[in-house]
Amino acid sequence: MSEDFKKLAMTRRGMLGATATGAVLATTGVGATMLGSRKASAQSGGQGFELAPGELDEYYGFWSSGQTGEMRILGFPSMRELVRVPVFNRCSATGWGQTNESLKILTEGLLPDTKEFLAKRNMVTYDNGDLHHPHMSFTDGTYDGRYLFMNDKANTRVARVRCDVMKCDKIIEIPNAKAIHGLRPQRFPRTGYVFANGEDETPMVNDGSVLDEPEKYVNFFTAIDGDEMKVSWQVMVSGNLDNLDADYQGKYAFSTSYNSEMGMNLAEMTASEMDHVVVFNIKEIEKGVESGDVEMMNGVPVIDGRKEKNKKYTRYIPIPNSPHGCNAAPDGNYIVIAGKLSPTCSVIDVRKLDALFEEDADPRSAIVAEPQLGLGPLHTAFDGKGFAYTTLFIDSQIVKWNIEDAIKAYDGDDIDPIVSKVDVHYQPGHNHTTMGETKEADGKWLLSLNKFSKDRFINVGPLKPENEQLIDISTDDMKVVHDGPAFAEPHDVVLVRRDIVNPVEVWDRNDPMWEDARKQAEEDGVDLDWGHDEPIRDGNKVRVYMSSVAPQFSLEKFTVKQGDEVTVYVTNMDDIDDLTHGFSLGNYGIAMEVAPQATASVTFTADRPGVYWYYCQWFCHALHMEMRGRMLVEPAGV
Ligand code: RUQ
Ligand code: CUA
Repeated sequence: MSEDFKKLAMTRRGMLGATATGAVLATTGVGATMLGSRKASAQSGGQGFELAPGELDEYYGFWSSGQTGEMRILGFPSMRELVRVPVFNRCSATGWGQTNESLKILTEGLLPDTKEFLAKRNMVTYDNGDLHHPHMSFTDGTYDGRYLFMNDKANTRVARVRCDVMKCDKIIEIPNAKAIHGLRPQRFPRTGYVFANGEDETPMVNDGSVLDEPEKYVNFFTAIDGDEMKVSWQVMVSGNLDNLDADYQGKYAFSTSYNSEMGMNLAEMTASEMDHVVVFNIKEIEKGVESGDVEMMNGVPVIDGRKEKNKKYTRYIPIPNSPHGCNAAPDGNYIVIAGKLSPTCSVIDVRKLDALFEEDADPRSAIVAEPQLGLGPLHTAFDGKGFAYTTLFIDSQIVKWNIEDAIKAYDGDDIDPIVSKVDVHYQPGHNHTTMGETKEADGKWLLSLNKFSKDRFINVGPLKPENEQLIDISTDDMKVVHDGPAFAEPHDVVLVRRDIVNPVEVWDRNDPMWEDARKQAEEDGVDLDWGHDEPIRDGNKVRVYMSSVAPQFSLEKFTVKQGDEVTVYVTNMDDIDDLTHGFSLGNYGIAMEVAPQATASVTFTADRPGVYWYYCQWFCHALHMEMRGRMLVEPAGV
C-alpha cells in the first residue's frame, strides 16, 4: 500500500497541481512580491516602522522569553511576532519535549547526577527554564547567521539554535557553576567560545557536607566551545557573576559582580561601596589550561582566578555599588559597565588592559570615564556614532550620552556628556540597538525592554505583560514610536539585519536532526521517506513508519497490542514551503509538528486498548480535516 500511496500522492499532485497540494493555502510569496515596492509610512519626521500588508521587515529580532523558556522571532521594526522556538520549555504545537528528536536534545547534555535525580521524580528532563540572553554567533566582530546561543538561569544550562532551520539542536548543563546568567559569544576572530557566567555561589562539592558556610562557596566563569557545545574550561572567581561581554580583539572577557561581598542576604550583598568587574585574560587562561595549571573538577579543567590568587589570569576592577550591565561599544575600544545602585556608568578602555595585567598596576587604571547618568542604570546600547544609550530603571528613562565627552569630563573638562533623556513606560531593563553589539551598528532603532506596563494596555488582571518600546534614534532626539506588549519576560533581544539570516524553506532530507530515525529505518530495511505498510515488530517494541502528503497519511490505520512500546515515524514528503503537517494521537497526549521534508518520531506505550484516531494538527489543505487515521490497540491477552 505504501507504493499505492506514493503513486496516488504523485498523481494527485501532478494532476491537480497547485490547487490540491496545498500550494494555494500555503502561498504567501505572491502578495509579498506585489506589495513589496510600497514604502513604509513615514512617522513624523523620522523613519517608518509600520509595514503595509505583505511588506517585509528590515531586521530579525531574536527575543528571549525569560521564564517561559522559549526564544521568539519577531520582525523588526514592525515588532510582529513571527514564530516561537521552543528551547527549555514544552510546546504543544511542535511536540518539543515529546518527540524523540527533541527529547534527545533535552536530555543528552544533562549531567549524570541530574539524570539520576530526575529519574527518581519520573522526569526525563527539567520542565522549566529561564532564558535571559540570546546572542548570535560572530565572525570578525559581526553576526554571521550560524547560531544563536542562550542561557537557562533556572537550571544552569546553555542552548544553541541553528539559524538555518531555527530549531534548537544542543542543550548542555554546565557542571560546577550554578545559575548561568550573563552569556556572550566571542566576537573575534569568531565564535569560538561562548562565555557564560555562574550567578549563584555554592560549595564546590555540593553534597551537603558544607551547608551554611558561605566562606567556602565558590563561583565559576565558563568557556564553552560553540561548535562542539562542550565546556572547554572554567575559571573559579571571587564574588558572584552577573552580566558579561567579550571584546572585539579576542583577548579579554568581562563580567560584572553585584556581590563581591559574597553576602547571603540583601544587607550583606549591598554592604560595600565598591563591587567589581572581573577581567578574564583569555590567552593566559588558555596557556594555563595547556600547561596543566588547573584542577580537574567534574571533567572540566578549572583555573583558579580568585582575587588574590594567580594574577595573570584575572583582574578585579573596583566598580561602584552593584554593577549590572556589561556592553562593548562597536568601536572596539570601550566596555560600558552600568552601575545599578550607583547612578554612574564606568567606561573601561580595552587598550589599557595589557598594562592592567602588569605587576602592581592600579586596579582602576583602565577606567577612563564614570559619568553620572541618572538613577538605576542597567544596560547600555550603542549607535556606532559615538553615542551610548543607557536604561535608567528607577527613573524610567533612557539617557543618550557621548562616550568621548564622558572621557573628557573625567579628565576634568567642563563638559556634560548627556545629550538627552526620554521617558519610557516603565522601568527599563535591557535595551538594544539595530546591529548594536557588532562593528556594524547602524544607529537606526533602539528598543527599550520595560519590566512594567501598568496602565499602557487594557487591563488583563493582576499579571500584566511587559512593555517593549520602539524608539527612533535616527534623528538627534529619541522618539518613542510604538508600544509592544510581550508575555513573560523578554529580558533581552538581538536585532540582526535581514540579509545576515538565511533560513531554508524546507528541510534537507539528510538533516542530522533525525539521524536516529534514519539508522533505525535502515536497520529495519524500511524506506524512511515513504514509510512501510506494516508495523515492524521486535518483541513488544513496534515501529510504525508513515509518510504524509497533503491531505493523507500513507497509513489509514495500524494495529498494535496493548502494552506495546510503539514508535511512530512520520515523514512529510511535501516539499512546498509552508506545508507543515502534524501528528496528534487523541487521548494519548501526543502531538508533533512535521515540517516539509522533515521526519519526526514519538515513542509511547500503547496501554489503552481500543480505537484511537490520529490526525494532522497543522492546517495543510482543504481536506485537512480528512487527514486522519486509526490506531487499533488489541487488548492484552487476546
Ligand atoms: S539581566 S535587566 Cu538577566 Cu539580562 Cu539585566
Ligand atoms: Cu496535513 Cu493538516
